[in-house]
Amino acid sequence: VEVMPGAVHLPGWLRDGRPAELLAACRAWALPPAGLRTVRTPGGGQMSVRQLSLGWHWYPYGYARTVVDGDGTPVKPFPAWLGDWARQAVADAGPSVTDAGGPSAIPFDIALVNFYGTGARMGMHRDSDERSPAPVVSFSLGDTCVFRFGTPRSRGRPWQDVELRSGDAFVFGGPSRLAYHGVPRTRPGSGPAGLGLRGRLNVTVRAAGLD
Ligand code: MD5
Ligand code: FE
Repeated sequence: VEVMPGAVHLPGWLRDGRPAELLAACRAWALPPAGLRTVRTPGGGQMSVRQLSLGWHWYPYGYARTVVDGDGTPVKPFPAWLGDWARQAVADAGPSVTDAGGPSAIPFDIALVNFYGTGARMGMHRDSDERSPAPVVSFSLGDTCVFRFGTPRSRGRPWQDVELRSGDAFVFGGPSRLAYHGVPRTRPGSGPAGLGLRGRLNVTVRAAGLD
């Protein structure tokens, strides 16, 4: 489902054992060192979403190979299988999300894992710290959320609200890659009972475009 040009929602894209496999991996990555942490913004605020990075460490606002605002340890490696999943999702999203080269050429090397407990939200922002034009692929697990998708021009309206559910993939590329977006709310308790996750996890796979 193309929500905006270059923004393709793939409901239920994670099939069979993949949600449980991704959740188990997230639980292992969340352990210290370089595990799940609270992100502090330069203005003195803190994000309600807790986060961990693989491959490159994201901090507000840049990328590093060590956890510059946490325990100072090296970032955990980005797993090759997650890059394979992301390239498969890009291929399934169709031609609007990529330019020349096609999905197989995309050098995915970052995953950011966001954990949303009760009441956590993410304000409207753009993801502009990457130096690569590659699309971003998002995978959702656990509670349903309201994902708000705006324009590249402004943080405000117009926007579209889309519900993201456990097992969904979303690909942001082309003209949507630098659009403002956020998560105004999750729906606590809405996730599949069988998964065994309280809260919401979102894994975004990206290409840094850095050496
Ligand atoms: C989430 N994560 O569900 C949200 C939405 C983030 C973030 O926004 O930066 O970790 S996943 C959707 C997303 C991610 C990156 C880029 C774009 C959308 N986009 O270009 O619209 O935790
Ligand atoms: Fe984002």
